[in-house]
Amino acid sequence: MSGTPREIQLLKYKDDGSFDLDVVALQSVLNRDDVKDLPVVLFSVAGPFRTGKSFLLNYFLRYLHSPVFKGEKGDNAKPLGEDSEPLGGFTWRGGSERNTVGLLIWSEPIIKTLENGDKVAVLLMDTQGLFDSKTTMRDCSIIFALSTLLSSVQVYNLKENLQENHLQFLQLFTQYAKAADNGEELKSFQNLLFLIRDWSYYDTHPYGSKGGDSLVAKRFEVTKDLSTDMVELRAQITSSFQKISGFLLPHPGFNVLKPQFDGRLSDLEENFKTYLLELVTLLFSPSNLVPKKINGQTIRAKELSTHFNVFLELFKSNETPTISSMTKAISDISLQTAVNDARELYENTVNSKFGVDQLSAPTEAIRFSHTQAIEAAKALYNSKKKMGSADELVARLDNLVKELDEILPQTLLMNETKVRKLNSEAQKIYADEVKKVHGENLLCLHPTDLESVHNEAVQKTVEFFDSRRQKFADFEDQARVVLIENLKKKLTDLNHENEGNTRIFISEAVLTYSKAMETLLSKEYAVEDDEFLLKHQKFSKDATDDFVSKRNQPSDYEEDEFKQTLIKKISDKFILLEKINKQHNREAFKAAYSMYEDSMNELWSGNSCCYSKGDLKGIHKRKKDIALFYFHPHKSVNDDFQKQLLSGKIDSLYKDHVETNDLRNRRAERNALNEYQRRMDDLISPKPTWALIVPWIITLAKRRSYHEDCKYYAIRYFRNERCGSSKYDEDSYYDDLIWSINRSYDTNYAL
Ligand SMILES: Nc1nc2c(ncn2[C@@H]2O[C@H](COP(=O)(O)OP(=O)(O)OP(=O)(O)O)[C@@H](O)[C@H]2O)c(=O)[nH]1
Ligand SMILES: [Mg+2]
Repeated sequence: MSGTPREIQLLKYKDDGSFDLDVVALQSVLNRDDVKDLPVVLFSVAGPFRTGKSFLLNYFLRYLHSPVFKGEKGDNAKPLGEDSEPLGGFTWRGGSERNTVGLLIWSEPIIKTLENGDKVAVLLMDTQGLFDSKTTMRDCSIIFALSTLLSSVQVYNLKENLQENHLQFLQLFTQYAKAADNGEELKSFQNLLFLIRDWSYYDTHPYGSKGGDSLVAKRFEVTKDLSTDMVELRAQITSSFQKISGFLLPHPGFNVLKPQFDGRLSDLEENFKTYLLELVTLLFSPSNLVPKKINGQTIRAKELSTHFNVFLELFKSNETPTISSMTKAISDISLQTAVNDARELYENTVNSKFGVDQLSAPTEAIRFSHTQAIEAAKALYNSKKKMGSADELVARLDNLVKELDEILPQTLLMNETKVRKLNSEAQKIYADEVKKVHGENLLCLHPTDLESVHNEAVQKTVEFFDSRRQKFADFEDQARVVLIENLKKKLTDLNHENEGNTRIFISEAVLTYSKAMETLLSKEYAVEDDEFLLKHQKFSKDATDDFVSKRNQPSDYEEDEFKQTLIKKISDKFILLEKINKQHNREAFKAAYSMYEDSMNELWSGNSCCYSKGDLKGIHKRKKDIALFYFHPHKSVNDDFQKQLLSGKIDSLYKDHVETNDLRNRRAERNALNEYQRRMDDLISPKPTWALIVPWIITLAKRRSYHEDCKYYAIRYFRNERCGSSKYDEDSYYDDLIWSINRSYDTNYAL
């Protein structure tokens, strides 16, 4: 119950004037968490209308909220409140017209710890006054009966005196009491206090409890002048209540009649205030805070509404409740209470272990706990004091067990939902653990590392599962077993994913390698085979290193099937590329050789062209260098076997050219010598003029100069045949020519 404390109407009135219990309103007071399980001490004030009941209850409230009641005695403790404070609480007013209607309960139970440490919930109930002109006797009786049946202390509020008719009004309930006592001599009702207001015969019976008790004793005294009915009435009343007492209050003073009277303490007579304090002190003394019992069972707050309802329905359905109907009602309540307690025990046990807020648990453990909780509930039910036939007791228990058995599937279903949620959270933990390793990159690991990652993720996931799961040593956790099995299977998926990604990286590495190698092939000159191999080794290592570095955990394992696959693919690629390169080399070789060959052949384009040996050698050297350069520009002959081959082959071709040149030089020599001899012959051959001896002699004398001239022409002829440089210093062919000419002169022309 929240909000400002206030009175709560417990009866819902219908248009025809009849009424029901407002269960919701009552439960709003009784089912408060800190109250529902406490024994109830209910003080109810009932009696004729306009007798100051509500007014008195408000002073009860003041006392119950005072430091005195709470045990905090101090100098300023004012057990009845402030002097000038208007009296609030239950609605009260002056005048002659009835005020309170129905049954009212104070919304805020007062929790009090008793001397033995037990806590009780103290409740105050106000009732509609009896005997007003508007209410039927039956309704008055029902209200009074409910008040008496449900209260721990029934204050029977009477004005001026305790009269016979007041006792007779109690007779009805004494009959109920008989019905409810179940033959076990339990007094059905608890304390009855006859409270006489405006008592004026204080000289006969003094004010307060002493006079009250003596008045009650006097009224209950069995004297000769009492009729049999009156004697029986007294016997019934005394046998129905566990304690009967009395209290006499003086008149509060005539201020209470004034219209402006607001209930303040200062307007009340001192005497009244004195006895009012005595009354509340006595009434709420620890010994009088008696928990409500029905049929020997202490009633807890949450159970009170059941009793309320059953009694109300009973009174409404019968003109006058019979003993058997009363017995039946009380037995029903006792059975219902036992069933409720047993059900509650089961629910509390099961909820505390498997409720919405609890962790999921193995199914077998739930089944076992359910069976145990049912046994405990049955034991509690059997231990409870109950009324009813043996068959009825068994039937109620059977029904309860059936009802509790129906809870099991719901508990299991709820548990399943929790398990599903837990499983999906666990799967996420596994996925997150794996994700931690590769982040936003593709998963790519050495299979050994992958297995470690998987095992670690499984371990973390199972730890997570265990931390959110109830453990029962006696039961195997099937859900845990299934989870672990499913997690283990994930390694296969992980392997597939890893393999797929690894193959992508392998392809990339092969591509990088191929691009690097193909760049070599695309160059304008061929790459020497060894060089090509060296490059292959370098690029192959780069590609392999790069591939390993792409792994989420680059680690070096001797056994590495993926690395081996990569190396194999690169090797295969290399074999192809090497073939191409070799082909390039062959072509380059051919081209270089042809380049030399063609350019050397051009030397002989003139018909008679010839060279000095030195020139030819120089030309050969230049052309050979060019050819060799174009073959493998970056390799020296010494470092390049193929270049050595090319060089050898060129040198061998050069020999042919040396031969050709030799032949040509020899021919040029011969022709030049012929030229010399032709000219000499022509000069020295006999002429007609030689008839004259002198000219002939002269001719003879001139032979040397002829020789020199003809030699000059012969040399000029030879030089004309020559290509290349015009140096003849170290020219064996030239030297040979000079020698041949000189020899020819000496042999043929000199005298
Ligand atoms: N004579 C007298 N009047 C009192 C006493 N206590 C209170 N009153 C006055 O009685 C009047 C009625 O008080 P309520 O508390 O409303 O009386 P009630 O019994 O609840 O009346 P209903 O609800 O109509 O049954 C008020 O004017 C009170 O001041 C008392 O002890 N003696
Ligand atoms: Mg009233």
